[in-house]
Amino acid sequence: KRFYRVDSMKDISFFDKGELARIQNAFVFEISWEVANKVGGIYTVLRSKANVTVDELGDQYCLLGPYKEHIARTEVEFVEFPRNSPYLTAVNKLRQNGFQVHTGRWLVDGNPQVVLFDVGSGAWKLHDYKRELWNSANIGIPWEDSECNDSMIFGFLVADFLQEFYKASDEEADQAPKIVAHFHEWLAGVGLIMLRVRHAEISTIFTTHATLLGRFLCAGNVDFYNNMDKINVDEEAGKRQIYHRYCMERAAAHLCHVFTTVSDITAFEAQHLLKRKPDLVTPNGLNVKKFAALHEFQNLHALAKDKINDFVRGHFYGHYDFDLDKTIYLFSAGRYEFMNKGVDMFIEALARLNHYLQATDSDKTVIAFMIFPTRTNNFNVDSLRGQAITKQLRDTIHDIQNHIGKRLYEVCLNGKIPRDDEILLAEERVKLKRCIYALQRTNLPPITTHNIVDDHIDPVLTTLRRCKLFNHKHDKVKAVFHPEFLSSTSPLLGMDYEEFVRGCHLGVFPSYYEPWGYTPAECTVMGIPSITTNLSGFGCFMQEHIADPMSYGIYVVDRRFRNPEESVQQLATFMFDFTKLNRRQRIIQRNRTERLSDLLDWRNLGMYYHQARRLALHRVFPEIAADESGGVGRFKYPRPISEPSSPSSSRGTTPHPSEHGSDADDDVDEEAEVKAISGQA
Ligand code: G6P
Ligand code: 1S3
Repeated sequence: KRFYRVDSMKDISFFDKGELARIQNAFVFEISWEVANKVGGIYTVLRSKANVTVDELGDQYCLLGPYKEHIARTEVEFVEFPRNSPYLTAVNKLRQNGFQVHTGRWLVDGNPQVVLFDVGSGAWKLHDYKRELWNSANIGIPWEDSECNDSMIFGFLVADFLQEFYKASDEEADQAPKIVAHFHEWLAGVGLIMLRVRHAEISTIFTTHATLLGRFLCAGNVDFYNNMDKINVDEEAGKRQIYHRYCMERAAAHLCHVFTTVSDITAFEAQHLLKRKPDLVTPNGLNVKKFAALHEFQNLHALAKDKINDFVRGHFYGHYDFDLDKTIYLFSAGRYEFMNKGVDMFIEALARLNHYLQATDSDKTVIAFMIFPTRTNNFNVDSLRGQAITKQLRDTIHDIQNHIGKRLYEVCLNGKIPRDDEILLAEERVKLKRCIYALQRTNLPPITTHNIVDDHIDPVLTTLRRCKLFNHKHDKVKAVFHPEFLSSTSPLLGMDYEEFVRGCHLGVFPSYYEPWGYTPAECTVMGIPSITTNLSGFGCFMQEHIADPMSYGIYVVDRRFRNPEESVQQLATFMFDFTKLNRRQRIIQRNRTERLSDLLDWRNLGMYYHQARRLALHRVFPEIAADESGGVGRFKYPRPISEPSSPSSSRGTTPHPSEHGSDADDDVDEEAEVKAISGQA
């Protein structure tokens, strides 16, 4: 019954699922607005981490979230907790008090237990809750902020549930329960505040995945990182009418036993804006699934790229005068925060890239996809028309091909060689001509696939227009803005996000405000190189653990110590250099990128969460030692063997471009690897 010391995730695997926690009567709850409710990045954190957490804690682990009927129906399998379990006792207590609580298992890897609270069913207590929050913490919530009202009801229901759970598990076991309640982001913060002001004997952790003020200030015209220490937080929050939200966030950050955030850069931000230095940094991982054979992910790239090729043929019909074998697919995607996600810089750099490619008479074409959801009135007619026309041509050719085959067979059976007019009949020629004429167009291929509601002020569209990226024939850089999340059922680009990423060549994420940045991390585990910045948690993490990130296909734009013009130039140069790689070099680079996936695997990074829990327990129960193993330590990814030891320029570390595919810098292993993977080396 003592607390075993666990120094790595491997040590944990010596025990059966949850065995260790059962012996200790320990329970872990994670609380977030995004449990089984896809809003943004926190959903990915919880979902991808579930597997390793359940491996460690089994049914001693449970997630608490809001009940959103339309989403929960597909995300959760509803079941009741077993009789006599403290979970059921606590749930029943809340139900008896008039609240609706749903329980079950989240349908994701690991199948964790979930308790979902119907916030609407607590609306009748809103005024009591407001009074209690004001009396105990002096935080007043304005009545018109419905999001805050909801988060407050959720917080009170969570706090009541955890207190009931504590009572139930205390009665049933022969030792006091050790409960850790881990809250994510300010929307879940009220639960933590209430547990602390009510003096519950529960260890609390608060993780912030961004700060409210940071996000707001960066979206405006503020030199954020150079003025962080000078910001008057109360005044700025007041000016933006988020003072009450800021108070909720700051109170949670100060009241928790352990405060964590997702990266060093956000830790720095939190220290200045929330006025507490995080105790720990808990970087975000992914649920990495390795293929048995290395070349598998390369094959997937080729298959997915074929689908993107099909879309491109349709979208650029009538202007399709470029070689798809020499076309590079770049993309950027995420929450539509134009400046925070660096879309402004991406488009600006694309304009420069267009110029570089034209000036050097490059044979490469670049197609830049931008996937940022915004309000639309469905697909635009021209985009749909393009796909329909190319489909018609494909189907017609397919029919004619069948007929030609049969005719050839018949003629040859008669011992003759068919005449030209027996191969392609006159009426088939006509059919083909009709299809070809349909491919003519008088307008340019559209820069967006949808009718955007605020077309005239939409930041992506207005910037593309300002930079004159109109998809002219002479443009070597073409742009496609897809203002909706991707879906495999779309009639335009029928692929889901993961498949699309696999089919692209390079992800470009030049964010200004990015506490972590899942988008480049997802590229990495799929073996797709990406561009990130030293203002993103992910970019800094990679720079810390890898001797030369660029040689592994992680390009880090300096947005911290350079002015915007210099950063744009650097980004444009990265993209231009990338276009100079030949296929063989791209294959080598993808292999190197994929090797980094261990670094981002929750099986390693989950250790930081484990450490945070131990520290939180230690702060409530000093007899439990904190885990001081230092987390996963520093991964040391050296420069690949094939790299020159001291690059003469910043570009020296990408595989050297070569027209003929021979690359003196690549070592023998990589040479063999490429040959095995692709016959086209
Ligand atoms: C993968 C496939 C190869 C294909 C290559 C295309 O490596 O295994 O068969 O030729 O992708 O790479 P690219 O960078 O030109 O899309
Ligand atoms: C936040 O979501 P976002 O895209 O608004 O949390 C994510 C998960 O920690 C993080 O990856 C991202 O950088 C943050 O910005």
